[in-house]
Amino acid sequence: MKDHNSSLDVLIVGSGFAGIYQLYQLRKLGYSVHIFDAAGDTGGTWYWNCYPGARVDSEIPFYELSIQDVWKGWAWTERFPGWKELRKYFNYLDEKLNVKKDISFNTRVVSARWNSSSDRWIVTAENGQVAHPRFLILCTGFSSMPYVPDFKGLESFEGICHHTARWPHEDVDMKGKRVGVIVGTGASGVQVIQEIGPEVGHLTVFQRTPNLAIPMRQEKLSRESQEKRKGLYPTIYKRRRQTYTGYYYDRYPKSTLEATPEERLLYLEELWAQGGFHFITSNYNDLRTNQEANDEIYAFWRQKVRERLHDPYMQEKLAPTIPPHPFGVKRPCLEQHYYEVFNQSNVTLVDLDECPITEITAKGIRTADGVEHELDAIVLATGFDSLTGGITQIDIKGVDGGTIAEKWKPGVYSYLGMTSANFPNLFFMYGPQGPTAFCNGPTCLEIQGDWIANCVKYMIENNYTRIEADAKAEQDWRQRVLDISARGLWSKAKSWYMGANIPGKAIEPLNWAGGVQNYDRICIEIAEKGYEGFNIR
Ligand code: N01
Repeated sequence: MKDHNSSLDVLIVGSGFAGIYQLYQLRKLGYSVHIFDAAGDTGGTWYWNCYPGARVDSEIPFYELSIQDVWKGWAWTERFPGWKELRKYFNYLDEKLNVKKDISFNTRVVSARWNSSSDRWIVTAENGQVAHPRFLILCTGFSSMPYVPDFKGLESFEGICHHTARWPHEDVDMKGKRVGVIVGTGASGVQVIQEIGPEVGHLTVFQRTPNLAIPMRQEKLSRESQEKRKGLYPTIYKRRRQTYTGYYYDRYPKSTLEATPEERLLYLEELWAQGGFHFITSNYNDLRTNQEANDEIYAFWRQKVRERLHDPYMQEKLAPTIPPHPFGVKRPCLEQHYYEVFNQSNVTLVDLDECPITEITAKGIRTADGVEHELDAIVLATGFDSLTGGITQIDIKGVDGGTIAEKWKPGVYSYLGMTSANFPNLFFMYGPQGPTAFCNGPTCLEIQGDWIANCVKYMIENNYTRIEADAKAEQDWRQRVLDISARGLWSKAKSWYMGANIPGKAIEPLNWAGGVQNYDRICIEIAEKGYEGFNIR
Protein backbone atom coordinates (compact mmCIF):
# COMPACT_ATOMS: atom_id res chain seq x y z
CA MET A 1 0.00 0.00 0.00
CA LYS A 2 1.40 3.36 -1.02
CA ASP A 3 0.65 6.37 1.19
CA HIS A 4 0.74 9.81 -0.44
CA ASN A 5 1.62 11.62 2.74
CA SER A 6 0.31 14.83 4.18
CA SER A 7 2.65 17.04 2.17
CA LEU A 8 0.47 16.60 -0.92
CA ASP A 9 -1.25 19.83 -1.88
CA VAL A 10 -3.72 18.45 -4.38
CA LEU A 11 -5.07 15.07 -5.40
CA ILE A 12 -6.87 14.92 -8.73
CA VAL A 13 -9.13 12.05 -9.69
CA GLY A 14 -9.08 11.25 -13.40
CA SER A 15 -6.55 11.84 -16.17
CA GLY A 16 -8.72 12.88 -19.08
CA PHE A 17 -8.59 16.39 -20.52
CA ALA A 18 -9.68 17.97 -17.23
CA GLY A 19 -7.30 16.08 -14.95
CA ILE A 20 -4.28 16.69 -17.16
CA TYR A 21 -5.05 20.38 -17.61
CA GLN A 22 -5.48 20.77 -13.87
CA LEU A 23 -2.24 18.89 -13.15
CA TYR A 24 -0.37 21.07 -15.63
CA GLN A 25 -1.73 24.33 -14.17
CA LEU A 26 -1.11 23.41 -10.54
CA ARG A 27 2.36 22.05 -11.18
CA LYS A 28 3.21 25.30 -12.98
CA LEU A 29 2.25 27.13 -9.77
CA GLY A 30 4.70 24.97 -7.86
CA TYR A 31 2.30 22.75 -5.91
CA SER A 32 2.64 19.05 -5.25
CA VAL A 33 -0.03 17.28 -7.24
CA HIS A 34 -0.86 13.67 -7.92
CA ILE A 35 -3.56 11.91 -9.97
CA PHE A 36 -5.40 8.68 -9.20
CA ASP A 37 -7.10 7.10 -12.19
CA ALA A 38 -9.11 3.90 -12.39
CA ALA A 39 -8.00 3.43 -16.00
CA GLY A 40 -4.82 1.79 -17.21
CA ASP A 41 -3.73 4.90 -19.10
CA THR A 42 -4.56 8.58 -19.66
CA GLY A 43 -7.47 9.68 -21.86
CA GLY A 44 -10.50 9.59 -19.57
CA THR A 45 -13.53 9.07 -21.77
CA TRP A 46 -11.21 8.20 -24.68
CA TYR A 47 -9.62 5.42 -22.68
CA TRP A 48 -12.97 3.78 -21.92
CA ASN A 49 -14.95 4.52 -25.07
CA CYS A 50 -13.18 2.47 -27.73
CA TYR A 51 -16.28 0.91 -29.30
CA PRO A 52 -16.41 0.65 -33.10
CA GLY A 53 -16.85 4.10 -34.60
CA ALA A 54 -16.17 6.10 -31.40
CA ARG A 55 -15.12 9.60 -32.35
CA VAL A 56 -15.55 13.10 -31.03
CA ASP A 57 -18.43 15.33 -32.11
CA SER A 58 -16.55 18.58 -31.49
CA GLU A 59 -14.29 19.70 -34.28
CA ILE A 60 -10.68 20.57 -33.88
CA PRO A 61 -8.92 22.84 -33.02
CA PHE A 62 -11.73 23.64 -30.57
CA TYR A 63 -11.49 20.17 -29.10
CA GLU A 64 -7.98 20.30 -27.70
CA LEU A 65 -6.08 21.98 -24.90
CA SER A 66 -4.87 25.53 -25.44
CA ILE A 67 -1.39 24.74 -24.05
CA GLN A 68 1.05 26.16 -26.58
CA ASP A 69 3.77 23.55 -25.97
CA VAL A 70 1.22 20.99 -27.12
CA TRP A 71 -0.71 22.55 -30.00
CA LYS A 72 2.38 23.99 -31.70
CA GLY A 73 3.76 20.61 -32.69
CA TRP A 74 0.58 18.57 -32.95
CA ALA A 75 -1.51 18.01 -36.08
CA TRP A 76 -4.72 16.04 -36.49
CA THR A 77 -5.65 13.93 -39.48
CA GLU A 78 -9.42 14.51 -39.35
CA ARG A 79 -11.80 17.34 -38.55
CA PHE A 80 -13.55 15.01 -36.04
CA PRO A 81 -10.86 12.63 -34.76
CA GLY A 82 -11.58 9.04 -33.75
CA TRP A 83 -10.71 7.48 -30.41
CA LYS A 84 -7.41 6.00 -31.63
CA GLU A 85 -6.12 9.41 -32.68
CA LEU A 86 -7.35 10.93 -29.43
CA ARG A 87 -5.38 8.29 -27.53
CA LYS A 88 -2.30 9.29 -29.56
CA TYR A 89 -2.95 12.91 -28.61
CA PHE A 90 -2.95 11.93 -24.93
CA ASN A 91 0.40 10.20 -25.39
CA TYR A 92 1.67 13.36 -27.06
CA LEU A 93 0.45 15.36 -24.04
CA ASP A 94 2.61 13.10 -21.92
CA GLU A 95 5.59 13.46 -24.26
CA LYS A 96 5.36 17.24 -23.98
CA LEU A 97 4.22 17.69 -20.39
CA ASN A 98 5.58 14.57 -18.72
CA VAL A 99 2.31 13.94 -16.90
CA LYS A 100 2.41 10.19 -16.36
CA LYS A 101 5.11 10.43 -13.72
CA ASP A 102 2.49 11.98 -11.43
CA ILE A 103 -0.32 9.51 -12.15
CA SER A 104 -1.21 6.26 -10.40
CA PHE A 105 -3.13 4.14 -12.92
CA ASN A 106 -5.45 1.23 -12.10
CA THR A 107 -6.21 3.15 -8.92
CA ARG A 108 -9.96 3.56 -8.53
CA VAL A 109 -10.88 6.01 -5.77
CA VAL A 110 -13.58 4.51 -3.60
CA SER A 111 -13.82 6.86 -0.65
CA ALA A 112 -12.94 10.30 0.62
CA ARG A 113 -13.30 11.48 4.21
CA TRP A 114 -12.96 15.05 5.41
CA ASN A 115 -10.70 15.40 8.41
CA SER A 116 -11.61 18.59 10.29
CA SER A 117 -8.63 18.43 12.62
CA SER A 118 -6.09 18.59 9.76
CA ASP A 119 -8.29 20.32 7.14
CA ARG A 120 -7.31 17.59 4.71
CA TRP A 121 -9.04 14.81 2.80
CA ILE A 122 -8.25 11.16 3.38
CA VAL A 123 -8.70 9.52 0.01
CA THR A 124 -8.62 5.76 -0.40
CA ALA A 125 -8.41 3.72 -3.57
CA GLU A 126 -9.61 0.19 -4.22
CA ASN A 127 -6.02 -1.05 -4.53
CA GLY A 128 -5.18 0.29 -1.07
CA GLN A 129 -3.42 3.51 -2.05
CA VAL A 130 -4.19 6.39 0.29
CA ALA A 131 -3.64 10.12 -0.06
CA HIS A 132 -4.04 13.02 2.38
CA PRO A 133 -4.30 16.06 0.11
CA ARG A 134 -5.20 19.57 1.19
CA PHE A 135 -7.47 19.86 -1.87
CA LEU A 136 -9.35 17.18 -3.76
CA ILE A 137 -10.35 17.82 -7.38
CA LEU A 138 -12.68 15.39 -9.10
CA CYS A 139 -12.08 15.31 -12.85
CA THR A 140 -14.26 12.28 -13.36
CA GLY A 141 -16.06 13.60 -16.43
CA PHE A 142 -19.77 13.72 -17.07
CA SER A 143 -20.05 10.21 -18.46
CA SER A 144 -17.85 7.92 -16.44
CA MET A 145 -20.61 5.87 -14.84
CA PRO A 146 -22.12 3.54 -17.47
CA TYR A 147 -25.79 2.73 -17.14
CA VAL A 148 -27.10 -0.74 -17.91
CA PRO A 149 -30.88 -1.10 -17.56
CA ASP A 150 -32.12 -3.87 -15.37
CA PHE A 151 -33.08 -6.18 -18.26
CA LYS A 152 -34.46 -9.49 -17.06
CA GLY A 153 -32.10 -12.33 -18.01
CA LEU A 154 -29.21 -10.16 -19.22
CA GLU A 155 -26.63 -12.38 -17.53
CA SER A 156 -28.00 -15.46 -19.30
CA PHE A 157 -27.06 -14.26 -22.80
CA GLU A 158 -24.44 -16.63 -24.24
CA GLY A 159 -23.05 -14.42 -27.00
CA ILE A 160 -20.81 -11.33 -26.96
CA CYS A 161 -22.23 -8.48 -24.85
CA HIS A 162 -20.57 -5.20 -23.97
CA HIS A 163 -21.58 -1.72 -22.89
CA THR A 164 -20.07 0.82 -25.29
CA ALA A 165 -18.10 2.47 -22.46
CA ARG A 166 -16.63 -0.84 -21.33
CA TRP A 167 -15.69 -2.05 -24.77
CA PRO A 168 -12.64 -4.38 -24.79
CA HIS A 169 -9.44 -2.71 -25.95
CA GLU A 170 -8.66 -5.61 -28.24
CA ASP A 171 -10.75 -5.92 -31.44
CA VAL A 172 -14.14 -7.58 -31.20
CA ASP A 173 -14.84 -9.30 -34.49
CA MET A 174 -18.44 -8.72 -35.54
CA LYS A 175 -18.05 -9.35 -39.26
CA GLY A 176 -20.87 -11.48 -40.56
CA LYS A 177 -22.47 -11.80 -37.09
CA ARG A 178 -26.07 -11.17 -36.07
CA VAL A 179 -25.83 -8.08 -33.87
CA GLY A 180 -28.44 -6.32 -31.77
CA VAL A 181 -27.88 -2.75 -30.67
CA ILE A 182 -29.84 -1.89 -27.57
CA VAL A 183 -30.74 0.83 -27.95
CA GLY A 184 -28.90 2.35 -30.77
CA THR A 185 -30.00 5.87 -30.74
CA GLY A 186 -27.87 7.90 -28.37
CA ALA A 187 -24.58 9.29 -29.69
CA SER A 188 -22.80 6.00 -28.89
CA GLY A 189 -25.42 3.86 -30.58
CA VAL A 190 -25.55 6.00 -33.72
CA GLN A 191 -21.79 5.69 -34.09
CA VAL A 192 -21.76 1.93 -33.56
CA ILE A 193 -24.61 1.39 -36.01
CA GLN A 194 -23.05 3.36 -38.83
CA GLU A 195 -19.68 1.70 -38.25
CA ILE A 196 -20.72 -1.94 -38.00
CA GLY A 197 -23.89 -1.75 -40.14
CA PRO A 198 -22.07 -2.32 -43.43
CA GLU A 199 -20.08 -5.32 -42.18
CA VAL A 200 -22.30 -7.42 -39.91
CA GLY A 201 -24.44 -10.30 -41.15
CA HIS A 202 -27.65 -8.86 -39.75
CA LEU A 203 -28.22 -5.81 -37.57
CA THR A 204 -31.26 -5.35 -35.35
CA VAL A 205 -31.64 -1.91 -33.87
CA PHE A 206 -33.84 -1.75 -30.79
CA GLN A 207 -34.94 1.86 -30.73
CA ARG A 208 -36.96 3.65 -28.09
CA THR A 209 -36.48 7.25 -29.23
CA PRO A 210 -34.98 8.26 -32.57
CA ASN A 211 -31.88 10.45 -32.44
CA LEU A 212 -32.37 13.67 -34.34
CA ALA A 213 -28.91 13.26 -35.85
CA ILE A 214 -27.26 15.88 -38.02
CA PRO A 215 -24.50 15.60 -40.63
CA MET A 216 -20.92 15.55 -39.40
CA ARG A 217 -19.25 16.29 -42.76
CA GLN A 218 -15.98 14.67 -41.82
CA GLU A 219 -12.88 15.99 -43.58
CA LYS A 220 -9.31 14.78 -43.89
CA LEU A 221 -6.81 17.39 -42.67
CA SER A 222 -3.22 17.93 -43.67
CA ARG A 223 -0.46 19.13 -41.36
CA GLU A 224 0.21 21.97 -43.83
CA SER A 225 -3.34 23.32 -43.73
CA GLN A 226 -3.25 23.31 -39.91
CA GLU A 227 0.19 24.96 -39.79
CA LYS A 228 -1.12 27.81 -41.93
CA ARG A 229 -3.88 28.48 -39.40
CA LYS A 230 -1.85 28.22 -36.21
CA GLY A 231 -1.19 31.93 -36.02
CA LEU A 232 -4.89 32.22 -35.21
CA TYR A 233 -5.01 29.56 -32.51
CA PRO A 234 -4.44 31.89 -29.52
CA THR A 235 -7.33 34.02 -30.79
CA ILE A 236 -9.51 30.93 -31.27
CA TYR A 237 -8.81 29.75 -27.73
CA LYS A 238 -9.65 33.18 -26.31
CA ARG A 239 -12.74 33.47 -28.46
CA ARG A 240 -14.13 30.11 -27.40
CA ARG A 241 -14.59 31.54 -23.89
CA GLN A 242 -16.67 34.38 -25.28
CA THR A 243 -19.46 32.42 -26.92
CA TYR A 244 -22.57 30.69 -25.68
CA THR A 245 -21.31 27.12 -26.26
CA GLY A 246 -17.53 27.40 -26.15
CA TYR A 247 -16.81 27.22 -29.89
CA TYR A 248 -15.78 30.31 -31.78
CA TYR A 249 -19.03 30.57 -33.67
CA ASP A 250 -22.14 31.68 -31.85
CA ARG A 251 -25.93 31.69 -32.01
CA TYR A 252 -27.43 33.66 -34.90
CA PRO A 253 -28.54 36.99 -33.43
CA LYS A 254 -32.07 36.74 -34.78
CA SER A 255 -35.17 34.66 -34.04
CA THR A 256 -36.43 31.98 -36.42
CA LEU A 257 -39.80 33.61 -37.00
CA GLU A 258 -38.32 37.03 -37.67
CA ALA A 259 -36.71 35.62 -40.81
CA THR A 260 -38.73 35.33 -44.02
CA PRO A 261 -39.30 31.71 -45.15
CA GLU A 262 -36.81 32.26 -47.99
CA GLU A 263 -34.15 33.74 -45.73
CA ARG A 264 -34.67 30.91 -43.25
CA LEU A 265 -34.43 28.17 -45.84
CA LEU A 266 -31.20 29.55 -47.24
CA TYR A 267 -29.68 30.00 -43.82
CA LEU A 268 -30.63 26.50 -42.66
CA GLU A 269 -29.21 25.06 -45.91
CA GLU A 270 -25.96 26.88 -45.20
CA LEU A 271 -25.74 25.48 -41.66
CA TRP A 272 -26.61 22.01 -42.93
CA ALA A 273 -23.79 22.19 -45.48
CA GLN A 274 -21.24 23.29 -42.86
CA GLY A 275 -21.83 20.14 -40.84
CA GLY A 276 -20.85 19.58 -37.22
CA PHE A 277 -22.74 21.36 -34.48
CA HIS A 278 -23.26 24.48 -36.59
CA PHE A 279 -26.85 23.39 -37.15
CA ILE A 280 -27.40 23.66 -33.38
CA THR A 281 -24.91 26.21 -32.09
CA SER A 282 -25.14 28.72 -34.95
CA ASN A 283 -28.87 28.35 -35.44
CA TYR A 284 -31.49 31.01 -34.70
CA ASN A 285 -31.33 32.21 -31.10
CA ASP A 286 -34.81 30.93 -30.19
CA LEU A 287 -34.24 27.35 -31.34
CA ARG A 288 -34.38 26.01 -27.82
CA THR A 289 -36.77 28.50 -26.29
CA ASN A 290 -39.69 28.83 -28.73
CA GLN A 291 -41.75 25.78 -29.70
CA GLU A 292 -43.07 27.33 -32.91
CA ALA A 293 -39.55 28.16 -34.03
CA ASN A 294 -38.38 24.73 -33.03
CA ASP A 295 -41.13 23.11 -35.11
CA GLU A 296 -39.83 24.95 -38.19
CA ILE A 297 -36.32 23.64 -37.64
CA TYR A 298 -37.64 20.13 -37.00
CA ALA A 299 -39.61 20.20 -40.27
CA PHE A 300 -36.44 21.15 -42.18
CA TRP A 301 -34.47 18.37 -40.45
CA ARG A 302 -37.22 15.78 -41.05
CA GLN A 303 -37.35 16.48 -44.75
CA LYS A 304 -33.57 16.21 -45.10
CA VAL A 305 -33.51 12.85 -43.31
CA ARG A 306 -36.52 11.41 -45.10
CA GLU A 307 -34.91 12.16 -48.47
CA ARG A 308 -32.17 9.70 -47.57
CA LEU A 309 -34.42 6.83 -46.50
CA HIS A 310 -36.07 4.53 -49.06
CA ASP A 311 -38.64 2.77 -46.91
CA PRO A 312 -41.68 4.70 -45.58
CA TYR A 313 -41.56 2.57 -42.39
CA MET A 314 -37.98 3.65 -41.71
CA GLN A 315 -38.86 7.26 -42.61
CA GLU A 316 -41.58 7.33 -39.98
CA LYS A 317 -39.53 5.54 -37.32
CA LEU A 318 -36.36 7.59 -37.77
CA ALA A 319 -37.85 10.97 -38.70
CA PRO A 320 -41.41 10.86 -37.34
CA THR A 321 -44.20 13.14 -38.47
CA ILE A 322 -44.75 14.19 -34.86
CA PRO A 323 -41.44 15.22 -33.25
CA PRO A 324 -40.47 12.90 -30.38
CA HIS A 325 -39.27 16.01 -28.52
CA PRO A 326 -38.20 19.53 -29.45
CA PHE A 327 -35.20 19.63 -31.74
CA GLY A 328 -31.85 20.08 -29.97
CA VAL A 329 -33.02 19.71 -26.37
CA LYS A 330 -31.88 16.10 -26.31
CA ARG A 331 -28.30 15.57 -27.51
CA PRO A 332 -28.27 15.13 -31.33
CA CYS A 333 -25.48 12.97 -32.69
CA LEU A 334 -23.30 13.87 -35.65
CA GLU A 335 -23.66 11.16 -38.28
CA GLN A 336 -21.82 10.27 -41.46
CA HIS A 337 -23.91 7.56 -43.13
CA TYR A 338 -26.24 6.57 -40.31
CA TYR A 339 -29.45 6.82 -42.28
CA GLU A 340 -28.12 4.89 -45.29
CA VAL A 341 -27.55 1.88 -43.00
CA PHE A 342 -31.34 1.64 -42.64
CA ASN A 343 -31.65 1.23 -46.43
CA GLN A 344 -29.69 -2.03 -46.22
CA SER A 345 -31.71 -5.24 -46.54
CA ASN A 346 -29.89 -6.80 -43.55
CA VAL A 347 -31.05 -4.14 -41.07
CA THR A 348 -34.19 -4.37 -38.93
CA LEU A 349 -35.55 -1.69 -36.63
CA VAL A 350 -37.64 -2.75 -33.64
CA ASP A 351 -39.68 0.08 -32.13
CA LEU A 352 -39.52 -0.48 -28.38
CA ASP A 353 -42.29 2.01 -27.74
CA GLU A 354 -44.64 -0.31 -29.60
CA CYS A 355 -43.02 -3.52 -28.54
CA PRO A 356 -40.77 -3.35 -25.46
CA ILE A 357 -38.06 -5.82 -24.49
CA THR A 358 -39.44 -8.40 -22.08
CA GLU A 359 -36.27 -10.36 -21.45
CA ILE A 360 -32.85 -11.29 -22.63
CA THR A 361 -32.45 -14.98 -23.26
CA ALA A 362 -29.46 -17.25 -23.80
CA LYS A 363 -29.91 -16.77 -27.56
CA GLY A 364 -30.99 -13.15 -27.92
CA ILE A 365 -33.69 -10.65 -27.06
CA ARG A 366 -37.38 -11.35 -26.58
CA THR A 367 -39.87 -8.57 -27.19
CA ALA A 368 -43.46 -8.13 -25.98
CA ASP A 369 -44.90 -9.68 -29.17
CA GLY A 370 -43.27 -12.97 -28.13
CA VAL A 371 -40.60 -12.84 -30.86
CA GLU A 372 -37.14 -14.00 -29.82
CA HIS A 373 -34.58 -12.06 -31.89
CA GLU A 374 -31.65 -14.47 -32.13
CA LEU A 375 -28.30 -12.71 -31.85
CA ASP A 376 -24.58 -13.48 -31.68
CA ALA A 377 -23.77 -10.15 -30.04
CA ILE A 378 -25.55 -7.42 -28.09
CA VAL A 379 -24.21 -3.87 -27.92
CA LEU A 380 -25.46 -2.00 -24.89
CA ALA A 381 -25.41 1.64 -25.95
CA THR A 382 -27.62 2.57 -23.02
CA GLY A 383 -25.78 5.61 -21.77
CA PHE A 384 -24.58 6.84 -18.40
CA ASP A 385 -25.61 8.11 -15.01
CA SER A 386 -24.43 11.40 -16.46
CA LEU A 387 -23.12 14.52 -14.76
CA THR A 388 -23.55 13.33 -11.17
CA GLY A 389 -22.68 9.60 -11.42
CA GLY A 390 -18.90 10.07 -11.66
CA ILE A 391 -19.00 11.97 -8.36
CA THR A 392 -21.68 10.11 -6.42
CA GLN A 393 -20.16 6.70 -7.19
CA ILE A 394 -17.36 7.69 -4.77
CA ASP A 395 -18.24 7.41 -1.09
CA ILE A 396 -17.44 11.03 -0.20
CA LYS A 397 -18.25 12.08 3.36
CA GLY A 398 -18.12 15.74 4.33
CA VAL A 399 -18.01 17.76 7.53
CA ASP A 400 -21.17 16.27 9.05
CA GLY A 401 -20.36 12.71 7.96
CA GLY A 402 -23.10 12.64 5.30
CA THR A 403 -22.28 11.57 1.74
CA ILE A 404 -22.58 13.68 -1.37
CA ALA A 405 -24.79 10.97 -2.91
CA GLU A 406 -27.27 11.37 -0.04
CA LYS A 407 -27.13 15.14 -0.27
CA TRP A 408 -27.88 15.08 -4.00
CA LYS A 409 -30.58 12.42 -3.91
CA PRO A 410 -33.41 15.00 -3.95
CA GLY A 411 -31.50 17.20 -6.43
CA VAL A 412 -28.06 18.70 -6.98
CA TYR A 413 -26.87 21.45 -4.68
CA SER A 414 -23.65 23.05 -5.87
CA TYR A 415 -22.10 26.48 -5.94
CA LEU A 416 -20.87 27.46 -9.42
CA GLY A 417 -21.10 23.82 -10.50
CA MET A 418 -17.69 23.27 -8.89
CA THR A 419 -18.20 23.01 -5.12
CA SER A 420 -20.81 21.88 -2.62
CA ALA A 421 -21.51 22.98 0.96
CA ASN A 422 -20.44 20.48 3.65
CA PHE A 423 -17.53 19.39 1.42
CA PRO A 424 -14.69 21.84 2.06
CA ASN A 425 -11.64 21.95 -0.22
CA LEU A 426 -13.45 19.71 -2.71
CA PHE A 427 -13.83 20.83 -6.32
CA PHE A 428 -15.35 19.07 -9.29
CA MET A 429 -15.06 19.90 -12.96
CA TYR A 430 -17.25 19.24 -15.97
CA GLY A 431 -20.05 18.12 -13.66
CA PRO A 432 -23.58 19.18 -12.67
CA GLN A 433 -24.72 22.83 -12.70
CA GLY A 434 -21.76 23.94 -14.80
CA PRO A 435 -21.95 24.52 -18.58
CA THR A 436 -20.76 20.91 -19.09
CA ALA A 437 -23.04 19.28 -21.68
CA PHE A 438 -23.90 22.63 -23.26
CA CYS A 439 -20.27 23.49 -23.81
CA ASN A 440 -17.34 22.34 -25.85
CA GLY A 441 -15.46 20.14 -23.36
CA PRO A 442 -11.99 21.73 -23.33
CA THR A 443 -13.46 25.24 -23.07
CA CYS A 444 -15.49 24.34 -19.99
CA LEU A 445 -12.70 22.51 -18.23
CA GLU A 446 -10.14 25.22 -18.94
CA ILE A 447 -12.47 27.88 -17.50
CA GLN A 448 -13.09 25.78 -14.42
CA GLY A 449 -9.49 24.53 -14.23
CA ASP A 450 -8.10 28.07 -14.24
CA TRP A 451 -10.62 29.16 -11.64
CA ILE A 452 -9.81 26.25 -9.31
CA ALA A 453 -6.04 26.69 -9.75
CA ASN A 454 -6.37 30.38 -8.87
CA CYS A 455 -8.48 29.52 -5.85
CA VAL A 456 -5.92 27.00 -4.59
CA LYS A 457 -3.21 29.63 -5.09
CA TYR A 458 -5.26 32.22 -3.18
CA MET A 459 -5.73 29.80 -0.31
CA ILE A 460 -2.10 28.73 -0.06
CA GLU A 461 -0.64 32.22 -0.50
CA ASN A 462 -2.89 33.57 2.27
CA ASN A 463 -2.25 30.65 4.61
CA TYR A 464 -5.91 29.64 4.59
CA THR A 465 -6.57 25.95 5.04
CA ARG A 466 -10.29 25.60 4.41
CA ILE A 467 -12.78 26.89 1.83
CA GLU A 468 -16.40 25.82 1.78
CA ALA A 469 -19.42 26.98 -0.20
CA ASP A 470 -22.02 28.82 1.84
CA ALA A 471 -25.40 27.06 1.95
CA LYS A 472 -27.27 30.23 0.91
CA ALA A 473 -24.94 30.89 -2.04
CA GLU A 474 -25.44 27.31 -3.11
CA GLN A 475 -29.23 27.55 -2.85
CA ASP A 476 -29.13 30.73 -4.98
CA TRP A 477 -26.92 29.07 -7.62
CA ARG A 478 -29.24 26.10 -7.83
CA GLN A 479 -32.24 28.40 -8.27
CA ARG A 480 -30.42 30.33 -10.96
CA VAL A 481 -29.66 27.12 -12.90
CA LEU A 482 -33.31 26.05 -12.64
CA ASP A 483 -34.69 29.46 -13.60
CA ILE A 484 -32.53 29.81 -16.70
CA SER A 485 -33.44 26.32 -17.88
CA ALA A 486 -37.12 27.00 -17.31
CA ARG A 487 -36.92 29.62 -20.08
CA GLY A 488 -36.06 26.85 -22.55
CA LEU A 489 -37.67 23.67 -23.84
CA TRP A 490 -35.33 21.19 -22.15
CA SER A 491 -37.95 19.80 -19.78
CA LYS A 492 -39.99 18.61 -22.79
CA ALA A 493 -37.50 15.80 -23.47
CA LYS A 494 -36.75 12.82 -21.28
CA SER A 495 -33.00 13.07 -21.42
CA TRP A 496 -29.82 12.71 -19.43
CA TYR A 497 -29.55 16.53 -19.56
CA MET A 498 -32.39 16.38 -17.00
CA GLY A 499 -31.34 13.19 -15.18
CA ALA A 500 -34.42 11.54 -16.67
CA ASN A 501 -32.62 8.48 -18.09
CA ILE A 502 -31.86 6.92 -14.70
CA PRO A 503 -34.72 5.36 -12.73
CA GLY A 504 -35.13 7.09 -9.36
CA LYS A 505 -32.85 10.03 -10.16
CA ALA A 506 -34.26 13.50 -9.49
CA ILE A 507 -35.51 15.03 -12.74
CA GLU A 508 -34.15 18.57 -12.98
CA PRO A 509 -31.91 20.65 -15.23
CA LEU A 510 -28.35 19.48 -14.66
CA ASN A 511 -26.48 22.01 -16.82
CA TRP A 512 -25.93 25.75 -16.71
CA ALA A 513 -27.87 26.99 -19.73
CA GLY A 514 -26.93 30.65 -19.29
CA GLY A 515 -24.04 30.65 -21.76
CA VAL A 516 -20.36 29.88 -21.35
CA GLN A 517 -19.29 33.50 -21.63
CA ASN A 518 -21.64 34.51 -18.78
CA TYR A 519 -20.56 31.58 -16.64
CA ASP A 520 -16.90 32.53 -17.04
CA ARG A 521 -17.65 36.16 -16.15
CA ILE A 522 -19.68 35.24 -13.04
CA CYS A 523 -16.98 32.89 -11.75
CA ILE A 524 -14.26 35.50 -12.26
CA GLU A 525 -16.32 38.21 -10.54
CA ILE A 526 -16.91 35.97 -7.52
CA ALA A 527 -13.16 35.33 -7.20
CA GLU A 528 -12.44 39.06 -7.57
CA LYS A 529 -14.83 39.77 -4.70
CA GLY A 530 -12.65 37.62 -2.42
CA TYR A 531 -14.54 34.42 -3.21
CA GLU A 532 -17.95 35.75 -2.37
CA GLY A 533 -20.32 33.03 -1.20
CA PHE A 534 -17.55 30.93 0.32
CA ASN A 535 -16.56 30.57 3.95
CA ILE A 536 -12.79 30.72 4.16
CA ARG A 537 -10.47 30.35 7.11
O1 N01 B 1 -26.12 7.54 -24.16
P1 N01 B 1 -27.59 8.18 -24.27
P2 N01 B 1 -24.90 7.64 -25.18
N1 N01 B 1 -34.68 0.32 -22.78
O2 N01 B 1 -28.09 8.27 -22.88
C1 N01 B 1 -31.61 3.99 -24.63
C2 N01 B 1 -21.59 11.68 -25.09
N2 N01 B 1 -21.06 10.94 -26.21
O3 N01 B 1 -23.81 6.80 -24.62
O4 N01 B 1 -33.61 7.89 -25.74
C3 N01 B 1 -34.47 0.74 -24.02
O5 N01 B 1 -27.60 9.39 -25.08
C4 N01 B 1 -32.04 5.41 -24.69
O6 N01 B 1 -33.37 5.49 -25.15
P3 N01 B 1 -34.24 6.84 -24.89
C5 N01 B 1 -22.66 12.61 -25.63
O7 N01 B 1 -22.71 13.78 -24.91
C6 N01 B 1 -20.40 11.65 -27.14
O8 N01 B 1 -25.32 7.35 -26.54
O9 N01 B 1 -34.07 7.14 -23.42
N3 N01 B 1 -33.63 1.71 -24.36
C7 N01 B 1 -31.01 5.98 -25.67
O10 N01 B 1 -31.36 5.74 -26.99
C8 N01 B 1 -23.88 11.77 -25.44
O11 N01 B 1 -25.07 12.49 -25.45
C9 N01 B 1 -19.93 11.05 -28.24
O12 N01 B 1 -35.60 6.51 -25.26
C10 N01 B 1 -32.96 2.31 -23.39
C11 N01 B 1 -29.76 5.16 -25.36
O13 N01 B 1 -30.18 4.00 -24.67
C12 N01 B 1 -23.58 11.10 -24.12
O14 N01 B 1 -22.21 10.81 -24.17
C13 N01 B 1 -20.11 9.69 -28.42
C14 N01 B 1 -33.12 1.94 -22.06
C15 N01 B 1 -28.80 5.90 -24.45
O15 N01 B 1 -28.38 7.08 -25.07
C16 N01 B 1 -24.35 9.82 -23.89
O16 N01 B 1 -24.50 9.13 -25.13
C17 N01 B 1 -20.78 8.98 -27.48
C18 N01 B 1 -34.04 0.90 -21.78
N4 N01 B 1 -34.27 0.50 -20.54
C19 N01 B 1 -21.25 9.61 -26.37
N5 N01 B 1 -32.33 2.72 -21.32
C20 N01 B 1 -19.27 11.88 -29.23
O17 N01 B 1 -18.68 12.91 -28.98
C21 N01 B 1 -31.69 3.55 -22.16
N6 N01 B 1 -32.06 3.30 -23.41
C22 N01 B 1 -19.42 11.45 -30.55
